[in-house]
Amino acid sequence: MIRILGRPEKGKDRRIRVEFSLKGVKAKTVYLVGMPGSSWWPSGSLPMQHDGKGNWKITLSLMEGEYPYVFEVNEYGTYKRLLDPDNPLTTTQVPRHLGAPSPCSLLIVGDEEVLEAKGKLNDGKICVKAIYHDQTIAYFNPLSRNEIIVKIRTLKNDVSDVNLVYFDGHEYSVKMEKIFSDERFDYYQTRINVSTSLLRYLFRLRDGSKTLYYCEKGAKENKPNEKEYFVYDLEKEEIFQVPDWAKNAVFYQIFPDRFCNGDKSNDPPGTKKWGMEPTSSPLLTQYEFFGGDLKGIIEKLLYLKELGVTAIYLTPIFESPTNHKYDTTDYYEVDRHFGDLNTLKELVKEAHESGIRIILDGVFHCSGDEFFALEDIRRDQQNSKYVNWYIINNFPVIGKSQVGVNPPHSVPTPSPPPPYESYLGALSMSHWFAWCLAKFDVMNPETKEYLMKVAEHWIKEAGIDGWRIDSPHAVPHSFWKELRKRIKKVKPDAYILGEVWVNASPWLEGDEFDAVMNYRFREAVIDFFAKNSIDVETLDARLAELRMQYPLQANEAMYNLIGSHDTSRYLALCKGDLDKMKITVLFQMTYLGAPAIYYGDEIGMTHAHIEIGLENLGRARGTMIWKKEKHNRELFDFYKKLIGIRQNFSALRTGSFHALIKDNIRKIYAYERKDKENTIIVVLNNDSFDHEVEIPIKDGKVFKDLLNAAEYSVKDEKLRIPIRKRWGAILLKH
Ligand SMILES: [Ca+2]
Ligand SMILES: [Ca+2]
Repeated sequence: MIRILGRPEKGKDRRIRVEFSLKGVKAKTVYLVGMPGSSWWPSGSLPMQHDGKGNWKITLSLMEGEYPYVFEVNEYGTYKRLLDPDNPLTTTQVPRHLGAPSPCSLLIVGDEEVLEAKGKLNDGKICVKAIYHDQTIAYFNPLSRNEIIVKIRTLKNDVSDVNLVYFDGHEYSVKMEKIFSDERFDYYQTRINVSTSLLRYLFRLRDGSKTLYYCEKGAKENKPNEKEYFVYDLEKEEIFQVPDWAKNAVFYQIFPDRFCNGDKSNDPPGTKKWGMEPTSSPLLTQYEFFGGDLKGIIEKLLYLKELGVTAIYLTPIFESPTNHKYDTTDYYEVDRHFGDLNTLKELVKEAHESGIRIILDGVFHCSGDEFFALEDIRRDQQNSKYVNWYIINNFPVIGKSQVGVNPPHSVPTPSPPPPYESYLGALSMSHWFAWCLAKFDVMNPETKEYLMKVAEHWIKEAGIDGWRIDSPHAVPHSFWKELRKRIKKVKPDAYILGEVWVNASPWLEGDEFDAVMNYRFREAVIDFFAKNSIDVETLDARLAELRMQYPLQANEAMYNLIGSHDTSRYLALCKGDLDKMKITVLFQMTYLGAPAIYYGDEIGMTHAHIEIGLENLGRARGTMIWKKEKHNRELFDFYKKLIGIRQNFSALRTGSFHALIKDNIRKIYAYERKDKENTIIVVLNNDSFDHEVEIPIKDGKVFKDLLNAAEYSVKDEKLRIPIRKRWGAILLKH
């Protein structure tokens, strides 16, 4: 059942409260799936609370909109996805995310008047119910004690202008800029500097002859008195701070078994010959080894330094039976095939000496089935002192070999489900690997403390610079909030990067992650550059939506990837077309957010199968090519050059972003990156024809293309530049 509890009239967060409930269901766990702050698969971030009598409940804060959802019910080992029995509304229009069932229950939040209203400009009417502002980070984001980004939402095409009016000694009024529109609303933003700590402000909205003042008490026809303004105490409230180094970083992702074998003596038995293609067999994919290790990474730090990399993200390195090591056996031991504590310390030390930071992969939502706590439960069953570390569906807790799962030698298909909740969730419980990913009950105090200590330990012990958090959707948000505090206490500039594939704003409110792996950026980039399936305006809108949804601090430190160990390689998606790859890199290296390179992409590594699924991920995890004659040097030099340009100009890293040209016909996209030091205009021609591009210039006489040092003069307030197909220019204002 859903109950709309309404919008609070006071407080920081004024989103609409909605209570979800499910009655008379005897189950071990029930998760709400599909809503913001969760994912379709795997579930766990929105656990429903129960009263012990089969009644389950959770309350969320939501904006107006349509939300498909289901209840994921674990009836002690039998998993069901239930539509809401009390909600007659369903939809088959389900997002294409992995695991989304169809149909789903549908929740519509918001006043009909708002949901159906159509705005009209200059008609002297303003839809008051559509106006929204609160003091959560989405609408009021202090960057420091005296610099703030303020946003407000109105009905789409309804208001001719919006001003922010605020007191700072005396009253100021600044025009707000429309930064994004979705199908219903327009979003306005401004950035102000203030010297006061207690900020009073309101919004003045105009349309035709109509003027409205929007303040703490709602919308007023006449200018309210000061007491009715919004008030914000900049001294008192927390400020979302993200490490500067991450904003200025170029990341490089390494899958250690496949990067470089620096120590043959630690190779696992049966290590395959470097250069052989990884198998795509679902049985063997995770149990074949190529011998890569930490020593190998140390040996190649010079290579990474030459490329211009300033941070490395390593997929898991702790003791585990698989090559990917997401099924941890021991969180306190570096896997013996990768090295030991000393090798890790040496890697971090040498990397730091080369100006390179190291972040590790934190798999805090589940352990492998050889983890000590699960072994203890298998031995002592209900009497084990670790019995609350997992979500046990039924006793006795047996091991996978007892049901014939003996990888890499034998696995029954389908396999019986494990006696505990697994990371793979309801959808894949018949997959034998469900046994190997035992979901922690992270809210059990001892389990939680254990995992928090792991996160602290490697920062203290080996000096790592942060954590990439695996599958945050499997764990309640409160866990991440506490983890952030613990990590930042040990190392204030540690970077916390979440693996979130969907809209990540619930994790980026300033109290969980610094940034996320920007898969939505990757999807937009693939559609535009690799597949040519969207036009320039759509690309720009998708990027603007991301910038609007996330706080600036996170946007600046966003991990902007075009490929990872969980995806197809980008060059494969381009079907080997190097020009497509290069224009993408040109964009990635000049856009807002930290560019991330998946190992080998820079030398043209690819694979034959274009679309990679869960069962053949091995193909995108090929061994790194080290024979220079097999490198695509043109691509490597291009990467190196672009990284160099990015590192030379802070405007390309942390400068503002402003789109200048969105030409759908000629496929030209131009944007300005600007800070106190420099103004840079980037022009991209994504067409298969050469074009002469005309850029309107208000300020500036001469521009130099940083790609080839060509200079262009402004004539009649215009810059005319020939740009060949699938190429671009990075124009620095002199
Ligand atoms: Ca209007
Ligand atoms: Ca080795």
